[in-house]
Amino acid sequence: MIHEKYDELLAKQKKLLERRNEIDQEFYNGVYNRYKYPVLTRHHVPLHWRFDLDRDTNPFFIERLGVNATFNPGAIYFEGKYYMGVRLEGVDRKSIFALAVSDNGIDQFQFIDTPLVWDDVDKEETNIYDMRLVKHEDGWIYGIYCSESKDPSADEFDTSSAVAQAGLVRTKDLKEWERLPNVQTPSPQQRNVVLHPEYVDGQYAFYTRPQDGFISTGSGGGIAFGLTKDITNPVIEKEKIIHSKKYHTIYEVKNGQGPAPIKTDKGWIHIAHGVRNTAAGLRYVLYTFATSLKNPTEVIALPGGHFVAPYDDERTGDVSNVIFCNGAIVNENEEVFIYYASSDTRIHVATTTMDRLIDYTFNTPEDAYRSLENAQQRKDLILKNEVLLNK
Ligand code: M1P
Repeated sequence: MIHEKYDELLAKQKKLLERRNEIDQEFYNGVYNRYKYPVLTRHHVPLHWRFDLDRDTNPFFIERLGVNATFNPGAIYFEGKYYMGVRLEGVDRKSIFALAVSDNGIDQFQFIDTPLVWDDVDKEETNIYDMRLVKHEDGWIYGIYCSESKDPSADEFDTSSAVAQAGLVRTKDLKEWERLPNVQTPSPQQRNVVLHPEYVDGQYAFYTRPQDGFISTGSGGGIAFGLTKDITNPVIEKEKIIHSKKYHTIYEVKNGQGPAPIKTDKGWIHIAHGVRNTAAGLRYVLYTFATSLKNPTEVIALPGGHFVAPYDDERTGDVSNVIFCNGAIVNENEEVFIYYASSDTRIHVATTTMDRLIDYTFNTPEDAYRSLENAQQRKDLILKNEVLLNK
């Protein structure tokens, strides 16, 4: 028999799942809208994914498999609906993937089916997270995620050191998933590996993020690009850095590709994250840049500063001061939905249009990289505006 507490909690959750979202009218920057409510939190996770509903085996209706957070979702527009491939972190610290779907992309997301599983090809793989969902022109939808295992070379007393690799799966229907081998690169560690949606020189192209250590990228210089002929045995022999980390910028310590880049008439628009250090720890923000349609390794636009940064309540969470994005959707009306997580805790959406995203990316001044030159940049803007204001 189902426990009587179930109906009470279900009624409460139903209100949350049916709640409509609204644009946050307090926020304006002309580029994108923020929304009043996160689009997905741990409170959205179905009760029957967390509780044993059976009164006989769970007389106190104890949450048996609690969920700590829902964050860093991949996203895909599939059969007219907005899907997120959510990183669902249990109270046991393991991240798993689960699909949530909405009709309009801004509210009423609901988890569907069951968490995703596929062939367990790597027994050392301990944790999986941050999946990018990419519809490739070969007809498959790929999921590229971080596959983490304990560092086999770590000393016996060291129970923290880990190795990050790029796991790879693919599907046609978001139901059946085929596990492919990990993407191999010359780098000892990899995170934030993303598939480019089109062939480049007849090959599969990946954005990678070479790194020496698990947290620190060390000599791995930034977002890189590499090619492989065979997606069923993906070996990238050469990684070329296309956008480096750089002193005194928002990506001073490290950076990483977000979702697959968005194709526009003017170039590929990338949403990436940049990390810098502060007295309070690492600060993660998003930035955009564009690469050439003819040569996707050539950066052709780079707005200065951050595109999205932690804002109000977004600043706090399990890992505070973090905004991370690995999912974005463009629908048939050229509306853009940017799914981002705040502080490794919950998921939000920011919406814009292709026109605005292009204008922002191509017409925002680049960081001049020195305070006096940045002051001059701002002074020029003020003087230009004063002419208009004094007319
Ligand atoms: O905690 C912030 C983020 O840290 C990592 O990002 P990066 O790969 O750039 O170091 C990831 O673990 C990411 O999941 C997390 O949100």
